Amino acid sequence: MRFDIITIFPEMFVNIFNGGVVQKALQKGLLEVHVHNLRDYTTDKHLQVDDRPFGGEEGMVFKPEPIYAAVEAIRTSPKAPVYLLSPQGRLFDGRWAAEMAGREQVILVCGRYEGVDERIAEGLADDELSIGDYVLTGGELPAMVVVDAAARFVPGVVGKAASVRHDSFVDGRLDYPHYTRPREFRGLKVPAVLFSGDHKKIEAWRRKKALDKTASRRPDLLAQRALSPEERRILAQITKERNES
Ligand code: 4H6
Repeated sequence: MRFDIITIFPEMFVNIFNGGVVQKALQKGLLEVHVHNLRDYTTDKHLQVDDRPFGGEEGMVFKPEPIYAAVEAIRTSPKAPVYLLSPQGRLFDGRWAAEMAGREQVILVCGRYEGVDERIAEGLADDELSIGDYVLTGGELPAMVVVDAAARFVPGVVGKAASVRHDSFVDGRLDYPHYTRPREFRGLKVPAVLFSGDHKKIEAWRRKKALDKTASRRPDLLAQRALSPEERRILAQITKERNES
């Protein structure tokens, strides 16, 4: 799959994927990331990408013409979706990342200044995407987040174990806790069940811990889906244990 990113600051993307599994994926050709300078798609002598907003407010907004020209020049796959990264977007999540990983090409448009002419959202972008409820100075960091999250779903990019485990975020659960040596560190002990050798018991412990953490930190994730009979039983057990102690 390939990402094409449109930005006025292409230099921000120079070293971001150095090291780690995304670099490996780029080297293996599993993934391509092409960064394009929006100014290359202007036609005036000042290479102007922005202009003053109608209606008399402060600041500047991105003009539509260079962005339309860039997308039309860059698109290699006729059905490639275009996403505008913006605080007004639909909230990005693991499911959306996985969906992107199945595409041939995804085009990301990074806005800056006070924003982007609304006709990008009206006539060019398939959707507006937000990585969270905060305002940033530009869409570049969100674009990097989207590429990284989607890359993990491209077959061969991360190991099977990790991808299967974190896929669980897609079905609305946080990860279980991990431990390594030493068995005791500054008085903090590794739970004994993890060296019991009883894989059934270890699996049950992990499911319980994951569910407990999800219920206390992210009840919204559980509220979005149906609980299995086993999950109901575990949650009831956790409540009982809490009331006893
Ligand atoms: C489009 C429109 C994404 C892009 C406006 C982008 C947060 C996210 C931006 C703006 C972003 C996110 C420019 C408006 C700066 C505020 C770039 N911020 N802004 N949550 N900013 O994914 O001023």
